[in-house]
Amino acid sequence: MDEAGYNTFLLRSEDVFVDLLTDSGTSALSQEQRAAMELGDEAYSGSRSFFRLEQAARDVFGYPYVIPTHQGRGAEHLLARTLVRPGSIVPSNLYFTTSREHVELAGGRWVDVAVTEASVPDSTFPFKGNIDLAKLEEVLATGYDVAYVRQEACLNMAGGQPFSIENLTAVSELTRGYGVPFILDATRISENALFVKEREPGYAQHSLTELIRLIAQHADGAIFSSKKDHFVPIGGFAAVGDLELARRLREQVVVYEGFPHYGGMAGHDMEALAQGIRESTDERVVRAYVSQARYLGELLEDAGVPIVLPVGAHAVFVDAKTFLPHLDQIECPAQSLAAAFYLAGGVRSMERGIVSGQHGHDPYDGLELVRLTLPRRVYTQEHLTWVADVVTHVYARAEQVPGLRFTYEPERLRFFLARFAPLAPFPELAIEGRETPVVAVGAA
Ligand code: P70
Repeated sequence: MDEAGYNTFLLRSEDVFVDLLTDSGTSALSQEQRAAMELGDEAYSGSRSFFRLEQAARDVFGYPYVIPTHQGRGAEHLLARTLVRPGSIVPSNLYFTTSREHVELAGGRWVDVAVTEASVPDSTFPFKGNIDLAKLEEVLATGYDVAYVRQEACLNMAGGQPFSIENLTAVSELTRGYGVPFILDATRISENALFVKEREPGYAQHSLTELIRLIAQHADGAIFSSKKDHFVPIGGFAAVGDLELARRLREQVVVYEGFPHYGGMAGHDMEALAQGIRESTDERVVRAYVSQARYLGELLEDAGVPIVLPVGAHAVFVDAKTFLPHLDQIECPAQSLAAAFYLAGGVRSMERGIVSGQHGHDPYDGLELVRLTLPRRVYTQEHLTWVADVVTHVYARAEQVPGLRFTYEPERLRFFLARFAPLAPFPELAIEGRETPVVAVGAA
């Protein structure tokens, strides 16, 4: 931790035992994806693999125009350059780090219009991904130049929480009524669709395929980081319904990503992605994934650990403010707690609090969370019990966990590369007298 500046992003993966940093690019590829990769067509333009990707995206989401990018932020970049005018605003449910960064770099301003429950960790409101319609209407009616309205599926910064189709429909009607484009961050749309099926009256009988398409069709377009729901190590895309918008995005993709028939991906990446998009509609796969987070959440809840409720799509989020009440937010409690989990049992997690907040936005009184994020199709129940043991072990020694101060603070997206020093020495946290569970290791 000392070498890594108390930042879990800066650890080497070989020094990590259970890697719950992110669900991004860390999923297991299926045998069908690997087989498809052998057919990658690496032509610069007109690649067969692109047309297979385009067809899969059209079939599943229903948008006719598909613009591939190397990953999600590539699509965010194109979208911001295309739709954001200097001084314009983008209303959204909370924010996502890279999404907001691209809007601001294009001269726009981000405005949070999430429901208030989104920022209350122990509120069990089932749709914390909803947008507050009154807040949105106020913004739209005030006469601001609104670039687009953005709604994120399984709202990451709130704990992976879904929106309801009822809310989505209302947001869509309101936004379009003002002639403003409505764009989804559909990165975790499959899990959002599953939550709708489980929680929203009237949708229990719909198939996941129907629900995914229904959600997508409420918006004018969507961006995707395919490194999550689509099980690929790298890839993403923008997909839209309007030809004119597609043309403008393509004019940007050739500058920043590559020809519109690969957009920064290799042909074999596009093959894996096309297959992954189809697998992302398989309810069995999505349900197995979501129930892993639920299982870990139950273990932690039973141990009395404060977590965000209800447990969201891709992770269990630990509430660091409640876990470490002796620390002020300026002492970076979530960053420090992530370090403590690593020290206790080699579990790597991610800070989602003041450090992720934003340079220049301190002091900050938003959520202060540690995200235990599950890669898809990777870990076993035994790994999850280990994680719960580690978290519980630290919880019993919580008052000894010190705060942190920055020793290096990058200006943009500081959480990725920042370095810290503890304000007091960390206690000895490593769990003793217990063998760590065995994992398969490919010896090098
Ligand atoms: C994570 C990853 C990526 C992401 C996302 C949503 C809702 C867009 C993107 C960008 C990776 C990450 C990114 C920034 C900070 C920490 C971690 N989320 N929209 O772990 O997509 O990474 O493909 O460019 O969640 O949550 P990409």
